[in-house]
Amino acid sequence: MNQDALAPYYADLARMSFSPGWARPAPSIWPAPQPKFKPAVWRLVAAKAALDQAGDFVPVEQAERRNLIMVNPIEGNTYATTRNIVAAYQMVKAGETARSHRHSPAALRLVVAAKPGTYTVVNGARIDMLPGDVVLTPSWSWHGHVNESDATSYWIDFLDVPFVQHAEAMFFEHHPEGLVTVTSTGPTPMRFPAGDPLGSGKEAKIAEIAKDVLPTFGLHFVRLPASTRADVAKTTTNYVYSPVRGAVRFTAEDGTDETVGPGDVIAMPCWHAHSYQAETDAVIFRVSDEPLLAKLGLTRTQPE
Ligand code: GTQ
Ligand code: FE2
Repeated sequence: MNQDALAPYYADLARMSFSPGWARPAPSIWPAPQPKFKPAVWRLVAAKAALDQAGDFVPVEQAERRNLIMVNPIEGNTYATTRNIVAAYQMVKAGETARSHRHSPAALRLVVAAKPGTYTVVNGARIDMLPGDVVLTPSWSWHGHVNESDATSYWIDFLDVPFVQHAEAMFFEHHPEGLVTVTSTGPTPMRFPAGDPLGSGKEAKIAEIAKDVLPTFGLHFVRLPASTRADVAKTTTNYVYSPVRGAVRFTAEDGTDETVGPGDVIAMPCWHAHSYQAETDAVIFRVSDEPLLAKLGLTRTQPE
């Protein structure tokens, strides 16, 4: 039959919210990942300068969080850093508090600059934030931020918001009392100082922290002595890296060649084989969504 004669049939299908699987403009299943996200870099100096400006006209009470989201620069994307992860720079000025809330997305922070007196309150527990620390706020835990020091604090947030949005499992609420009061201080299982997991020694080493605490995130510290290199094959896992110490050169097959330092962030989305080489002795914090994909049976690496 000719197309014109079939037009009423196809119109009927559309009216009934059917799409004919044999006549779709683009396939919905394909042989191997066709990554949309691309490698991208964000620099601490740029973020700091922009946040400092915002500090003059964005009150933290109004903003809830004074943050700058690292939006992967691909067409149509307005939020995510990689498919399942969003990263953001956040600033809390001396004397400020960012009131408590909770949400179904899980979050963690890597502290870039903070003086003693900067802390986050997670379900009433005071968690000090010092440079290099990783601080966790699991799904649905109350959290607010406090800066009682005399200097501005900066850190990097990582959340699984893009995944939770996709899953349509988003919940959020403000704490009825503004900032949760501190009910406990001292060591907490939600704080991971950078140096600790790697121990002493100088050899290349990778150490996982907080295993199975956040169900979507894999968190690692990587120690890479000067001029050593790590190679990462094509994998369905999405990575976001931020050096804690040293300078690290990242290269990827798409032509990416970027040297990043402390507080900078580089996204290496899935199916982008890449390498990173330490230009000086380096410690790198690495965030991935590997545990999320593993739970779904979707981790794959090529070549096997
Ligand atoms: O600090 O609670 O960058 O809820 C985005 C959402 C930070 C936070 C972000 C958040 C937070
Ligand atoms: Fe939050």
